[in-house]
Amino acid sequence: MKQNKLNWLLAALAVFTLTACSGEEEQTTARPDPVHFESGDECHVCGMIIEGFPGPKGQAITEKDQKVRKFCSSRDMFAWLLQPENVNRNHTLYVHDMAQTDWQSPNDTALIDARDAFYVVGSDRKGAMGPTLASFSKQTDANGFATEHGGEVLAFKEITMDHLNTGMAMHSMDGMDDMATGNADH
Ligand code: CU1
Ligand code: ZN
Repeated sequence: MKQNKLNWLLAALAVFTLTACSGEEEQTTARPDPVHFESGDECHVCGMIIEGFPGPKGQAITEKDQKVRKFCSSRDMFAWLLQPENVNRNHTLYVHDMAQTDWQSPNDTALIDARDAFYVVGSDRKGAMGPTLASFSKQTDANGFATEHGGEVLAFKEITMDHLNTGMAMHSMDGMDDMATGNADH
């Protein structure tokens, strides 16, 4: 009798949890899944081949036509996203969670919703374009990374063009800065 009651409670809890989850998903209305980075994919901003570079990459999927844009770095994803004509659109965005994958060659199983991620700006770790934004799904992971590698932890919404440019000015050693800010087509 006591066991039955417990089972019922567990079942009820499971139903409740499921309901809570699907409720949450309804708000974000069926976001498209991330796609894999394939060899030969080019960065939408700087045009370079994405494969083989270290650090978190980004991708943006347009709501209307499901067009996928890929970025060599989280930095270039923000450089595109923060353009006035893109900033208010409801793109689905993915970046790598660097707590789940290797910095030198991020694995696509670690792609996470970029809008929910935390970013370390101004760390000593370099991405494909040099200074980049180290992305994490958990704030505690971002804090740990910042303790080890320096930089400031920011939420998605707190990131501005200034953060991208400050990072580049602070360590502009690789001569690719101009490429990064040069406009690709939208
Ligand atoms: Cu690049
Ligand atoms: Zn790029």
